[in-house]
Amino acid sequence: MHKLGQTRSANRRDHLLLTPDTFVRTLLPCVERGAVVVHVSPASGAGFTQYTADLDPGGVLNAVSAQRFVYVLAGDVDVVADSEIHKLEPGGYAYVPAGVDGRVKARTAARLTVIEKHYEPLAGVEQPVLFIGEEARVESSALNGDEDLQVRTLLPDDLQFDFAVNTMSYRPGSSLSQVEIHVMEHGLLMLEGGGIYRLGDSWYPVTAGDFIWMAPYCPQWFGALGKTAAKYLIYKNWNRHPLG
Ligand code: UGY
Ligand code: MN
Repeated sequence: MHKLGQTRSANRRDHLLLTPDTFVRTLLPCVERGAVVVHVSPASGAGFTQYTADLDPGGVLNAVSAQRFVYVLAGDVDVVADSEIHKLEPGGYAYVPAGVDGRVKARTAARLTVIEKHYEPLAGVEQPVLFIGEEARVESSALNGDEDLQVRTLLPDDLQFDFAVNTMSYRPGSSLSQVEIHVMEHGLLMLEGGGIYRLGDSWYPVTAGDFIWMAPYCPQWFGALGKTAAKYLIYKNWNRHPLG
């Protein structure tokens, strides 16, 4: 039954909440044998793109001119770059620098979250090189000493990188200790569980599968609800002066 035009999705000046009922699949020239849902892009006011790519077995995500971060949500893929093959399973991820011909080939049907950003060079600092990781092997740390809120920093903490991607895991009932308002923007994919997200002056129920974009200075706060942990993957621009 249709929902008479109702949805939890919202499009506001400083944030987007996009729930799966409003996702529309499209094709991109860099995708062979697959389809994507583009969640954010410069067209929505973001300084990056983030999309979900569904690849058929044998499907390929070809390189683009921008640097790219790929995190495997489901299925098995090969990252082929610098004439080496890196096998990734769910929770595996790859950072492919701008200008590197890094392709992602699906060995099975696969779902990826893909983040792309034009690299902002920094004088005297070299561009990062290809980086492959596995979330489960990254040590977590308590955010501001709160053991119930664990952060995993997926990319090296290094000035070379102009963005960061972290996972944040909340025990049921835990929350951010403050309303954050900051210059960085965020792309956020809910991976597990759910709760209440404050975005701007609105409070939204959110659950696994939802996508959120927060513009710079968007007031933000999250509290985990329910009996299972809540977890999200979060992007932010990082390590660069606001004047460029
Ligand atoms: O890294 C962050 O700014 C993070 N704490 N923000 C958030 O979870 N909304
Ligand atoms: Mn934040």
